Amino acid sequence: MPLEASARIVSELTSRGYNAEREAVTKLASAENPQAALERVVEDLPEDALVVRTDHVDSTLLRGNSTGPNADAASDSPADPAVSTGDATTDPPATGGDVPVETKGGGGADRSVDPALRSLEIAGDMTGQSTGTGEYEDFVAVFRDRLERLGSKLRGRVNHRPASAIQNMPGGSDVAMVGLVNDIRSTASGHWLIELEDATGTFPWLVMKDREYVDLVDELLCDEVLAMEGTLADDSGIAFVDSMYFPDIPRTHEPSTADRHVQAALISDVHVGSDEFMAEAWNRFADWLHTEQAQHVEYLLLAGDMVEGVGVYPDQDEELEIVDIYEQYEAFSEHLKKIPGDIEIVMIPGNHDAVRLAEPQPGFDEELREIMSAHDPQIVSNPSTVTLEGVSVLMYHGVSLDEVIAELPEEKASYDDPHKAMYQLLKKRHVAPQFGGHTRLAPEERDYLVMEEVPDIFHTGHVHKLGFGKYHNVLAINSGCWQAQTDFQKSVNIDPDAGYAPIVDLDTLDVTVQKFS
Ligand code: D5M
Ligand code: FE
Ligand code: ZN
Repeated sequence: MPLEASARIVSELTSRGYNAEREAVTKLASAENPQAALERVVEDLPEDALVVRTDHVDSTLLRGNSTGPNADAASDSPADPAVSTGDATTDPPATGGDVPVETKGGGGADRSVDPALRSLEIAGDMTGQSTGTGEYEDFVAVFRDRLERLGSKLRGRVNHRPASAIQNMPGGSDVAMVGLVNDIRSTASGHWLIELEDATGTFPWLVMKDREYVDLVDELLCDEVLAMEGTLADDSGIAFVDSMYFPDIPRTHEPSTADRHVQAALISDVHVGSDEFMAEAWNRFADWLHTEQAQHVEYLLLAGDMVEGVGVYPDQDEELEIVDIYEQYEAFSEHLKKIPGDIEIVMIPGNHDAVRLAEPQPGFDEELREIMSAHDPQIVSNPSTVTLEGVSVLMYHGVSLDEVIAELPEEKASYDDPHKAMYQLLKKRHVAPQFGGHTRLAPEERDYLVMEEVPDIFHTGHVHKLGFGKYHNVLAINSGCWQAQTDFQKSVNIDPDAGYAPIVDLDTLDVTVQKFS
């Protein structure tokens, strides 16, 4: 059966306000005269039908067959004047429901949207702004910028001194310092030695094993910015930690909300091109978006890994359905076209996408944009912040989550509760604090990975696990995936949450999860 026929049927039904089950579409496409069959099925639909189901098709077509071989042809020019055909695309849907105010593009008639009410702004998109050459000086510059910007969130809270000045202060003095974590070591006697670095040098801080702060040492990552306060040892060569401060999200943070009831679907990790891409689940999701139930979903955010890519992992080619990267994006684009045309789409790349792997990752190049031009999506860098009707969403693919989960104790960050790993990033006000492990960093003159502003929503993907929760009133959502378990994931016991779409009410920041698998 030609795929084209199916696509035409879906689009025809959509324009009349109907969704359809996949199998119903397949049956229609296989009819001798698909267009005529579609007309007849639509005529026969019950008044309140929103979805064309397989049984609708069956009952109409079977009845048609029994009335003779010309049944299809006969319905091309129906005798029943009560039913419109030729101009059906402009008719209100036969749902008995409200007539839509306005629909655009492929928007189903069940979607009643007014694009004039929308607003969408992008910040922190570094696409086309890359200045780094990867030289040593660039690394120095990016860490300096990180310390400067995150340090400014801490300097008002402690009476800090530069590292070079601390070593010249008298033993026993009260001291404080703002710096990057340079090294974390345990001592022979079970205490912790943390070396902090600032623009003037490094200084060692000792967390005694019996102090309350020892619990926080578990959470520390190299290269994060924090402040320590304590007492200098007699010889001024080390300080004993009394308090630690993190850039953090203020507990008093009050998120912004939209002025009307409008929703955003937050997804990621589609992995088109993989044998494990779940096309059926995706199609159900796309179909659902055309229904009345989804009429308030006006934004779709995609947090990376649109396609499976090539050469991402050893032996990956054994699980590829599409081996050419451009063909993967073309197939992805076809899947995107099933999303109602009026929905605003924003996408950032992930580690499987065809952009540089090091972060920040610029948005897709012109050639890929051209391929994905259906819906005219906003294509921005990883990370970027998109503000939807006043609600800011920090989108980041999430490679650093693997690192946070590997380094921190289970109860603080795990694959089962990916949002807790996100809380750590919020606390550190940086999407990828630790450099040199899983996370690759492309040094720019500015650290685009710093969370300068507090987002209202933090959206990541990558770990293929669904999880959400609030940290100091910031909604953290990790969005699952559309790829069934791969052989590699099986070998390491990763059980992905595939085929779910978390939907956020932008007026309340409440989340509901729709399941399509
Ligand atoms: O990542 C999906 C998840 O699986 C993420 O937590 C990384 C992990 N993963 C998947 N394959 C590998 C290999 N081969 N090595 C290490 N970690 C892996 P995604 O970016 O979608 O592949
Ligand atoms: Fe992924
Ligand atoms: Zn990924």
